[in-house]
This record gives sequence, structure tokens and C-alpha cells, in this order.
Amino acid sequence: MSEIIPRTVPERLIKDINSATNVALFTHSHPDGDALGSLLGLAALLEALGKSVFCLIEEPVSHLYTFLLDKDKLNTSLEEYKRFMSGVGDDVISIALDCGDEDRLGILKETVLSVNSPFWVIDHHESHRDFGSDRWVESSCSSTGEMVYELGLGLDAELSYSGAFNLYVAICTDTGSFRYECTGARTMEIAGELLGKGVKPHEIGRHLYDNFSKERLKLMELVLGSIVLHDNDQIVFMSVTRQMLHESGATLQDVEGFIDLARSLQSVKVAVLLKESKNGMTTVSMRAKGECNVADVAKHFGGGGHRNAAGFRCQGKPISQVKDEVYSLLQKAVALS
Ligand SMILES: [Mn+2]
Repeated sequence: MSEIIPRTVPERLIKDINSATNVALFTHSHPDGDALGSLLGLAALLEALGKSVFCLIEEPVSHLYTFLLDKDKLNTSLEEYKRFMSGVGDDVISIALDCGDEDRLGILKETVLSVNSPFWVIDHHESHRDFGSDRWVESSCSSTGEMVYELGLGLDAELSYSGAFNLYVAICTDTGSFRYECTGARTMEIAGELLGKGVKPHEIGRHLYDNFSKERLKLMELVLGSIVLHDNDQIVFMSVTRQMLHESGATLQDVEGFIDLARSLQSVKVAVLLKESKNGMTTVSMRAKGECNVADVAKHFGGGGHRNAAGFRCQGKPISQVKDEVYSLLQKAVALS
């Protein structure tokens, strides 16, 4: 039996946090459960240490995550952020969570990176591209939520029930409910500790998975109808068009998790979801099973991610052309795996 060893948090990160009274926290655009859960989990830990914390996100939280506790701490106002920063002077540390590269900060990027105080990045993406003044990247961690839990231990900070709840959401989302390869013995150990804080998995599972609106179910019907299989059913494509959104009355946020339906087909090695976003943008998400590496394919298009979960965005090409280009690369990736 192998020993379960907690990750070592960089001492400089602990030192920088301990020596600042104020903390500004950020995460990526269109935040998922790991982004929001790790952000709010860290905010709770830092507040327990007596810090003043400002959580800045790009846009209001998706209705899928309004069940998160302490969500009122999330602020979307750049003006209020600027006021907070001008009030704290040098006595502040900035931390970006779950951001694989600086562009993931979206419209916040320019403003939040132009600070003279320490700017730390805490991330677990394999394709991570360095930014900020300092960083802690653990690609072997299931989620940023798992890293934040380790950071809390390093800081010797008390974890509240709401902090534990939000960290559990973070870990649960990024591990696909503890099913993906990234789930390690330490992941389970941390989840156990969070249960010890009063977290109820069935309660969070209900919020995460039994949360459909009629519009979302209608959209799912349309998206399932778009499924196309290739290469002996090893590669599956599904699409979300503006027309489907219009017809169902659902939003793009409602698409979250749909790719797992395509991935669930037994024969599938790679599932691809193509989303027609506004302004001629196509968003592509890929999920792989087994050895097939989709991070390499995403990188080819300027995107990134993990070996089994990656994506990219591209502008100005029709969805059918994007599909063809992705397909020709995936054929090779699947043949190699
Ligand atoms: Mn993550």
C-alpha cells in the first residue's frame, strides 16, 4: 500500500499570505464548480485568519452555482475592486485560482495584473502557462479545490462548514464525482475531512446533478439529436447552435455537463462538444477516456487543459469547418492511443 502524502505548499506563498492583511482573489471566465468553489473556500480560510478578502469575478454566477454558500462575497464590479485596492496600499496579496493562463482572467486581466504587490497563481492544469509574479502549479492535483485545502493546512487556518461545502463542490465537479483519473487517494482523504466538517454528499449531489429546468431538458433533447459518431463509434461529436438555444429557451450555461453524456457511450474514446457562442465564436470542449491525449489537440488550436479534458475557442469559422479540423487531428490521436 502506498503512503498518502499531502502536497507541499510553497513556503513563500504561506509567508506572503501571512504578511498581508488584505487579499484579492480571482478565477477564470465562465467559472465552473472548481473555480467558484476553490475561490469561496479560500476566502473562508483567509477570513478565518482575520484577513479582509475581496473576491472579483468577471460576470454574475451561473444559475447552476447559486447554491454555493457565501456567494454574496462574489463581486463583479471592477470599480469596487479598484476602490479596495487603493484603500489597502501595499498591504495586499493577489491570488488567481484555477487559471491555466492569463487570458483565462478575461476582461479582468489588464487591471488585476497591473499591481506592484505579489500576484500568486494557484492552478492544476497540465497545460499551465506561467503568469503573475509567483505560482504554485500541481498538475497531479484533481482540482484547485484540493490545493486550497492543502493551503488551509499550511496556513493553519480554521475551515468553516461553508468553506468545506464549497471546497467539496470544487473537488466533486473536477473529478466528475470522484470518477475521473485525477481522483487520487489524497483526493478521497480530503473529501473525508470535508465530510467531517458536516458536508453532506447527497445534498451537494442534488444541487449539482438534479438541478434541471424544463428549458435545460429541452436543450438536452436537441443536443442529443445532434450526435454524430465516427471511427467505429470511438469519436463522438455533439453541437449546440444558437438555434437550439433559441428553440429551447435555455442559456449557454445550461450546456454544462452535456459532454459527459457523449462521453458515456461505451465505445467512445473522445467526446467533442461544439458550441456556437455569440459574435461568430465557436467553443470546443473535448473529453477523452484512456490514453488519448486531447490537451495536445487543444494546444494545436491555441487552447489547453488536461490530458483527458481540454478545450479551445476559435473565431470566425463556421462550426462545420471547426468540426472537420478537429476531427482530422482526433483521428490521429485516437489511432495513436
Ligand atoms: Mn479546475
